[in-house]
Amino acid sequence: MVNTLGVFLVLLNILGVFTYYPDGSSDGKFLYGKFPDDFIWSSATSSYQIEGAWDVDGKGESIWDRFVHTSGKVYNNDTGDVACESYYNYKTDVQLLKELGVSHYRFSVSWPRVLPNGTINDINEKGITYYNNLIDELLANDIKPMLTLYHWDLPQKLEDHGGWLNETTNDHFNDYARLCFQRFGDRVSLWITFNEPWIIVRHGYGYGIFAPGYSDAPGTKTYIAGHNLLKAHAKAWHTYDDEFRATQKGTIGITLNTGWSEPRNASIPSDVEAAERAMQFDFGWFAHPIYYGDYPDVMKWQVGNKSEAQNLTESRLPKFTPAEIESIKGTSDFMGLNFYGAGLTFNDDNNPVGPPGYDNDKATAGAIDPAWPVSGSDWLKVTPFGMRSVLNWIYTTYPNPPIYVTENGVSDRPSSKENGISDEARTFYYRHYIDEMLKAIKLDGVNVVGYTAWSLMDNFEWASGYRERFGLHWVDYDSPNKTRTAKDSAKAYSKIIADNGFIDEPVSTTPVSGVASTTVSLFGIGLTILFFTLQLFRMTR
Ligand code: GBH
Repeated sequence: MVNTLGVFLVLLNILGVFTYYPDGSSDGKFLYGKFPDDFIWSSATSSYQIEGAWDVDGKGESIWDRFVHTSGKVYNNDTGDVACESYYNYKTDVQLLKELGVSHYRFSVSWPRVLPNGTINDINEKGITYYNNLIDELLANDIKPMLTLYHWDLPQKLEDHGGWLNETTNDHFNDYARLCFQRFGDRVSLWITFNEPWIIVRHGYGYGIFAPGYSDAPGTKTYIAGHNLLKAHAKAWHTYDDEFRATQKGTIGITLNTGWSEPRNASIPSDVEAAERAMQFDFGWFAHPIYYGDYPDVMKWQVGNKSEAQNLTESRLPKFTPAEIESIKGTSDFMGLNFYGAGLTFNDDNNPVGPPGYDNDKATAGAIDPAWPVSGSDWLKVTPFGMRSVLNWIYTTYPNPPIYVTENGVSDRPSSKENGISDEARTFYYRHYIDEMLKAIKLDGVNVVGYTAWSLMDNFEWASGYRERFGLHWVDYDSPNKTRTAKDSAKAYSKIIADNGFIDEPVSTTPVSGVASTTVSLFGIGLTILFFTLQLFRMTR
C-alpha cells in the first residue's frame, strides 16, 4: 500500500502537479535519526517584544515606542510598554531555557536602552547592566548567548535624522556594535547584526505597517533603506573582524528571512521562473551581495526595466561602488535563516496593480493550497516540506554556508489558557519542520549547524499585538509577574533536544489537518486525486 501510493505520488510529481505530499512532508515519510553531536539547539525572543520597561532607567524612545503610541497602528492598540516584563523577569526566562535543555538563547539588545539618543555620546550604564546580568545568568546556567544587535528598535532620535534613509545611521550603528563587542564580547561569541532586513524595509518603508511607517509611493525608499542596511551590516562585520575576532574568537553573521516559493505548477515554465525570481527578490536581495558582492542580476534587470518604463533616468535600485562591493562580499561567517512557511508562486506582470515599487518589480503573485493547515497568522500556513526546500536552495545557490536556523515556529489564537497549553498543532509543526531539517542534513548534505525555536514565550507580535501567540510558554499578561507556563509543545521540543533528534519508536502525533501523517491512507490518495483535478481545472481555465 505504501509503495503503491509512493509510486502514484512520484508519477504526479513527474507530471508536475505538485512536489509535496498530503502530509506536508517532502517525501511522504518521517525520518528517524539523530542530529550531529555538536548540533546547537536554541530558542529566541527580541528586546521590544518581551522586555517592557519601555521608559525605565534611562532608556531612550525607539521607533517602535513611537509607532505603538500612534493610535490605529497595532491591533487593539496593543503596545510593548509592559509586554512580558523580561526587564524584571529575566531570571525566570533563563530557568525556562534551562528546563527546555537548549544550549543557546537568541535575544536582542535594545539599542536605545544602551544608547538613549542612538549615539555613543551618551551611554546608559543601567541598560548595559541589564544585558550584563542576563548574559551572566545565562552562562551560570550553561547557556550560551546568541546576540542580535538589531531586532527593529531603532532609537527614535536617529529616525528624526532620517533613520535608515540617512547613511550616517550606518556610522552610529557601527559605534553601537563596537560598544556591544567591547562590553559583552568577553562572554558572547555568536553575533547577529540585523534581524530580517527584508521585513525592516518592506514593512517599515514600503507598506508602512511596521515602524517607522513609511509608504513607498515612488518605489525608492525600500531599496535605499535596504542598501544602507547592507552597508551598515558590512561595516559592523569588519569592525568585529578587524578589532575583536583575534581576541574574542567569535563569529558574526546576519539573519535573513524568506518564505519558500514553490512553483504553483511545476510543469508551467513561467511558474518555475517566477518562483526562482521570488526567491532572488526575497532572499537574494540581501544574500547575493553578501556572498557575491552585488544584487542578483534578475533584480537589477527587473527594477532597471521597470524604472525605464517610468521614464526615470536611473534605476530605482541603488548601485554599489566597486569598493563597496569588495567590502560587502564575504561578510557573514554563517547564514542565519528565519523560516516559517511556503507559498505557491506564479508569474504576475501586474502585481500589484498600482504604484511602482518592490512587489511590482518582482512581478510574482502567491497562492496557497487549501489543504495546508492554517495557523494563528494569515501569512503562515503549515508547510514542513518548505523547510527542506529552502535549506537546499540556499545550499545550491550560495557556496554552502553554515546555516543557523535562527527562527522557526507557529502561532495560534487560543480562546483560553487551557486551550493554549494543549497546543498539539504547534507540536506537530515543530516535529515535522525539524524532521525536514534533519532530511536536509542527512539526506541532502546541507550544512545546518543549529536550530532556534521562535519563541521562548508568547510576546508582542508587532502589528498583530498580543492576539497571535508564538510561544513555547504561555504568558499570563494579566498576572503581576507575567507568569510563564510550559505548553505541551515545550515538552515535545525538550524531548527532541534530549534525544538530539527522533528515536525510532511508535509515536502518535495528531496532525492539524486531520490527515494522518505517518500512516499512509486511502484518504491520502483521495486527496491527491482531488489536487490533481483542481490543477487540471486551473490549467484549462
Ligand atoms: C519574525 O518575523 C520576527 O523576527 C519575529 O520578531 C516575529 O515575532 C516572528 O517572525 C513572527 O512573525 O506580511 O502583512 O501579513 C517574521 C516576519 C512579520 C512576516 C510580520 C509576516 C505580518 C504582516 N513576519 N508579517 S503581513
